[in-house]
Amino acid sequence: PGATAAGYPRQGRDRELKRALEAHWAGNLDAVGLLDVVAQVQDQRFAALGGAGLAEVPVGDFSLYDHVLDAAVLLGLLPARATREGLDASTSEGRLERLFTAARGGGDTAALEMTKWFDTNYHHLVPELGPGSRPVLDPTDLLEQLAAARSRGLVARPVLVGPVTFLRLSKPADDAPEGFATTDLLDTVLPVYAELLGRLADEGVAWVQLDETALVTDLDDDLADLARRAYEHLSGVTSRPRLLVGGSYDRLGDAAQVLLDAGVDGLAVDLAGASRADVEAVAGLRGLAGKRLLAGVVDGRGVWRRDLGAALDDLEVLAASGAQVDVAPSCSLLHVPHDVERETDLDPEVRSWLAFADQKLAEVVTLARGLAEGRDAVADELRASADLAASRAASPRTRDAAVRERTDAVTSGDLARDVPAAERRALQAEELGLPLLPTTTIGSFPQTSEIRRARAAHRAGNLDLAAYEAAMEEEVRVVVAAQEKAGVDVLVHGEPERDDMVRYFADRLEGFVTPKHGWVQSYGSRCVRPPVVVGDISRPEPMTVRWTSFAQSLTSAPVKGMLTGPVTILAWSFPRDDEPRGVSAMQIGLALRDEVADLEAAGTRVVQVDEPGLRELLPLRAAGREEYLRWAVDSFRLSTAGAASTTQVHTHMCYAEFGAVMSAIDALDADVISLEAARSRMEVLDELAAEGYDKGVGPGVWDIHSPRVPGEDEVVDHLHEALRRLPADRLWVNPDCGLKTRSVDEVTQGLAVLVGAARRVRDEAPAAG
Ligand code: THG
Ligand code: ZN
Repeated sequence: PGATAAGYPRQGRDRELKRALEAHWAGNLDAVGLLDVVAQVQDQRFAALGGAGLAEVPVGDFSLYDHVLDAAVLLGLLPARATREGLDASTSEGRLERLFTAARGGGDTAALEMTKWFDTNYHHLVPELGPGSRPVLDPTDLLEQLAAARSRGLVARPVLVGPVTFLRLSKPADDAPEGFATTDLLDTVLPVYAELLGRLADEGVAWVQLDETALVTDLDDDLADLARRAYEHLSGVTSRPRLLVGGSYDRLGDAAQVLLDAGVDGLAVDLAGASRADVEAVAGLRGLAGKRLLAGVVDGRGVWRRDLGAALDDLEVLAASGAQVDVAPSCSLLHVPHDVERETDLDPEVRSWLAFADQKLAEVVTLARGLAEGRDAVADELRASADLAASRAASPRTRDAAVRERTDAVTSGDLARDVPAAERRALQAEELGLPLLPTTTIGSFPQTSEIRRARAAHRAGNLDLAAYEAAMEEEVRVVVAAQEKAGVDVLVHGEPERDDMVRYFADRLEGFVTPKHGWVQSYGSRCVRPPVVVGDISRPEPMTVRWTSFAQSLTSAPVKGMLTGPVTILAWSFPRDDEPRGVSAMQIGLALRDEVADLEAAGTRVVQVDEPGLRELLPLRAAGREEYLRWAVDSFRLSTAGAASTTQVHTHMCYAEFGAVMSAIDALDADVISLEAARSRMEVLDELAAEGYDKGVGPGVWDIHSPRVPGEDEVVDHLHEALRRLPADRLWVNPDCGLKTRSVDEVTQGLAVLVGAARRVRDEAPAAG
């Protein structure tokens, strides 16, 4: 048995790639300079992978932007618009320009759409296909990575997006005929995959891994049929490396047997958090004996050290099946930071419980050795691992009796407002005295360079807390004045004091730590530093009240208190692995409930609790969804239901396709929801109406993801469209997301347009309402 991995972080230990990409896009680094940094980052990665002692390292997992985009390049399936006039894709400059045009757009060329990669926080680009799509193999980049690995004496295994997953993640091009499905192209792309296998065999590659994560869902007949056809075809290729097929982020389930029956040479399975029954189900697959099994027994997307003894128990069960077992993280390590040893600001005890990418590589190497040579060969490592697990389980950091007592005492009464939504609407109308079609914004205002400079100076110790807070108060003054001048009805303070909102709350809650160097790629060059839930969560003191009440002191208009909801805080953090997420969600719910009470006591009459993460955590398989939606809704209600009937509770989501979470959105029982609709028209209002939704709605009428400010007529049209679906006393007027990334000028203009349009439609309201 050996150790390997399916992928490693891509941005470099100090985000060197991110910086080089952004410099290149800004015109400050030419293609040669960029490729120089790429070579350095590759060096760094191979040094880490090889140095850890892996028997085989991945190639093809590294990417300048996104690995699904890379698969489209490999298959020659970029949309024609990415290839601008005069662009020469036979030079490295031309290839880079083509790649970045597809990824980011440019001139009149629209970028490919981006969407979430399964249930992770990574986002991939969506290839566009039509019946006329003609794939042509272009293995240039893959062969370069392969050569780079081999020049370092490493055995390399290409890890690529498999054909079924590639087609399932693609979408029909705009000009594709009605009824076209991207999976119609399976027979068209299979020969190209076959050709690729031939090329890799010529290169002397022994194993190729095709990732078919699309199979990690409830397997219907169509999907099973696609998998069978694909892998019968590819196993039948005469000149090819051996074929390892895998799926990550959950159990492969029935798909595993389909793949084995189709004749693949090995399986890569995600066994993170697997029960003994899950492990036995894999060991019991028909025809597994003699095949290679990449056992993903180390969680590749969590940050906790593995209990190595327990992992060895699982590995021994798997080995008893007669499979050739290798050990790996459960998925690419792209979802975790590089190295926890850098986190010298963390409490050493907490640090000792954590494993980032480099620590996970060490774990799989130890496990492979333990499996090959017996437990005695790794006795020291097993003892250290058991000691850590025991110290963590017994630590007061993980359990807080007072928090447990409070969550245990929560009753269904705590989850319900005092009176129903329709009655609250009347009470709040009286309390707030708002006009019809009230205007508001989602919360954040532009993060100007002055704000960023002040924060950086404060962090570096060059600006004391009082001076920093004074600078932020000055920003709040400017933001309040701008909203008053524009005539906005419900104001916000603009959130200058928050950079990443989830980190802001995690920094102020007991039970979280926030690693300083813990960068993880979100999309392209963009990264986040997710907080880590270490133990039971509580709120030592108010987190936001000082900013909201300062803003309120400047104006007689209502100022919204701005909070991030429990599901989103968890969705954008690394969860603990010793309790279900629902437990942490309810604990955050209680902390936010106290914050809402403190805001009310300070005179706040409108509170917004954002849940853009609600849909993200929805389980990939239907079986887990009901339970998830129960705690998601309960924790939101725990946060908000303590509010007085006269306090108006808002929520916000950054998307319009609610699908499976639609009924949960109604069940949140927020008084007002703002959501994206400017780009997706107003169909979302029909969906809400179909659900029987009877509360306030602010369908975004200004698409803030684009630098273009809409004209007043356009916004009036949107509002008319909304009023055909919604009575006037339930319609709000707002942008579709926060204004953080817009310029001050765009915001000034946009607010004037919103208020102008709302006033015009208000004057016609008797007819409309
Ligand atoms: N916070 C956290 N996780 C998230 C989001 C968030 N996950 C989902 C979603 N939002 C991802 N969207 C983005 C948007 C912008 C950026 C990253 C993810 C971004 N990052 C800066 C960069 O890479 O330069 C760094 C930001 C920072 O300093 O923290 O622009 O909002 N936790
Ligand atoms: Zn949003």
